Amino acid sequence: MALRHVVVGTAGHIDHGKSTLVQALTGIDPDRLKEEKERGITIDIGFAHLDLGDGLTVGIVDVPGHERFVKNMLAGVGGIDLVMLVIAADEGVMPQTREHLAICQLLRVRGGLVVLTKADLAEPEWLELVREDVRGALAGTFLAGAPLIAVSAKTGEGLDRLRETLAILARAVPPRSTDATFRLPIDRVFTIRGFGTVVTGTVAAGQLAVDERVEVYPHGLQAKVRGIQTHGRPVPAAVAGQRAAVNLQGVERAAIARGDVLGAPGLLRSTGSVHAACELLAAAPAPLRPRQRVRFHVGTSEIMARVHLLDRDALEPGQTGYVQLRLEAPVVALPADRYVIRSYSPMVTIGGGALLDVAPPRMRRGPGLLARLRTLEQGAPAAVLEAHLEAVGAGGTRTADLRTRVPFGPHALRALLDELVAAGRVVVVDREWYVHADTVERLRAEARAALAAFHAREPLKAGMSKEELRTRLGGLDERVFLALLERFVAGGVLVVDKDKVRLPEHAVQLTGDQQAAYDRLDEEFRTAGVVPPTLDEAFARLGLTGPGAQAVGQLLVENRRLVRIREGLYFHAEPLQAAVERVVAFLRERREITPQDIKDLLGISRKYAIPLLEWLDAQRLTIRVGDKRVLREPPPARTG
Ligand SMILES: Nc1nc2c(ncn2[C@@H]2O[C@H](COP(=O)(O)OP(=O)(O)OP(=O)(O)O)[C@@H](O)[C@H]2O)c(=O)[nH]1
Ligand SMILES: [Mg+2]
Repeated sequence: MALRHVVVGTAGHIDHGKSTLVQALTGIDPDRLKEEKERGITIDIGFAHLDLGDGLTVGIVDVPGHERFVKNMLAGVGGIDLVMLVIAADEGVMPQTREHLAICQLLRVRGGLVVLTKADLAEPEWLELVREDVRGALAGTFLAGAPLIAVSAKTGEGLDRLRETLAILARAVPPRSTDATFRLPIDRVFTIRGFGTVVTGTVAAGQLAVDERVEVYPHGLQAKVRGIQTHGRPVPAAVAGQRAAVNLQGVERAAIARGDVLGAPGLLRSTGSVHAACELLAAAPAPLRPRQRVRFHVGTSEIMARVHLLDRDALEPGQTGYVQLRLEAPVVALPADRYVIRSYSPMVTIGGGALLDVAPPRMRRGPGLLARLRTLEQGAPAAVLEAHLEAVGAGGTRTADLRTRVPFGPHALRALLDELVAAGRVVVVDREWYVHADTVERLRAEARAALAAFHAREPLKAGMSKEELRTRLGGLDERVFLALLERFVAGGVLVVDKDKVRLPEHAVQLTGDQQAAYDRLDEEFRTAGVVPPTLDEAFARLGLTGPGAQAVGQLLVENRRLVRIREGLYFHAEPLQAAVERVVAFLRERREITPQDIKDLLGISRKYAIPLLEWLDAQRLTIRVGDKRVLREPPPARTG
């Protein structure tokens, strides 16, 4: 039999008998605070567990009904699978009956049942009226048609039926996905003498085992799991859907609070802004207006936020729209997480919905943003992933980063990335680093346009330097740039020659005059041999002027007819080659050469000799020893 992990929460108006019912069902009093016992009301959430037989134990979260403690109620129902909506038979539907029901509806609690408590206080006819009243209140909600069971904690009437019904509902709760990153929104922190810090909560996703390392988000605190308990018993691991108490080693109790999230280290993201779909309850007292300050509840946290409407100027009660929530403190959440908003004053629940984006890109309000939000809300997983890859643009993104912003687990992410790469929708630029194909296409067009402009401006230059092209493309990350360059070259889009990039169709085209100047300059340097003029001297002697002359000179350098020996000093390649051969022969013979030797050998002055020797060093042909040079490679051993 598959193990089921189910958490049931209570809900309902103050004094309707929620805690009494939990105690009658489980024998555990969920009210643990002294003040709760004294005042006879629940203030904060309490916990119990119920053995339903056949290995099925459900966790129970009991919530307060008082309107001032809805905030605590919200921390409790965030992780529940089923709700027991408790309505006192003698009072019927009351304000927090409706508010709690609305909250469960906004949070998309899967299902549940309605318990009419204090049945011993109601006449059968009255009970019938209450039943009808309740059916009316549930119409159109997720509890319409749910079982409705009258019980009395006092007489025990109806409790067996309630247990049976709970067992049926609990067994029908589908198991949670195992493909998810571990996280547990913390609802309680305390210390136990001799053990230290303990946090509790419902495991929202993934699993956690003893001895594993965890992070307390959003503070970035690292800790080790010393022990785990579920339903009061030590266990080696806890999985999604279970209530768990986790004993942490390495963090102080004071450093953690309700609302923090226990998670796998480094695999969650905290954010100060989210994009979301927002439903304003039909019962909300007023429209939601731009920049309205609200209380934002997600997981077990409550944070103040400002609402920015993305698709209209006011959200009317009963309407659903897209919003940005700018948070006054960071939260840790994932898209598809459900949230609730309450108005600042009066403190009433006004709406909620699903998070769509926990790392929203800077985008203006407009059709582009709306299309993106629609995709995030309704699109297939691959489309959602593409939307994120598109939004990050040319910098691309890594798998680990994507993992913190998609509404599916790491295995699904891996499979989708592979699929998109195979389909050519996404380009791999490095290990686990991706750029969207549309972005690559845009960069390809930009690179080609930049090069076309460059060639038109500099027809005598072979190409643009790689570094300049990288700058032209918005200062692309170096690794992304090189990966894309390689891709473009392989695709015949660009040609790379040494550190120059050009369009494949570009060739240096000389006019008749330019060709003549080129040839004369070439000849001038060739005949000058190892005592070449400067470029300017050569231009002057040949009567060449202006930028055209410079470009022709540059072309001789690019074509390797002229070799730059040092700043402003160029040798023609042919006499240079002959000189190098003579120097090497000299060195083979004599093993070393001094500046004076090279002056005598080539018949040149110090002005040429020193730069030439330094150039030979730079070419790694020779190596300097004192004021002499020797060959870098030892000469072949002489025999005989
Ligand atoms: N006669 C009768 N009284 C009940 C029954 N269940 C609860 N009560 C009484 O109703 C009062 C309120 O019960 P609680 O269980 O504290 O109500 P609650 O819904 O937990 O209240 P909050 O947590 O403060 O919202 C207590 O005095 C209970 O003894 C019942 O089935 N029959
Ligand atoms: Mg109570």
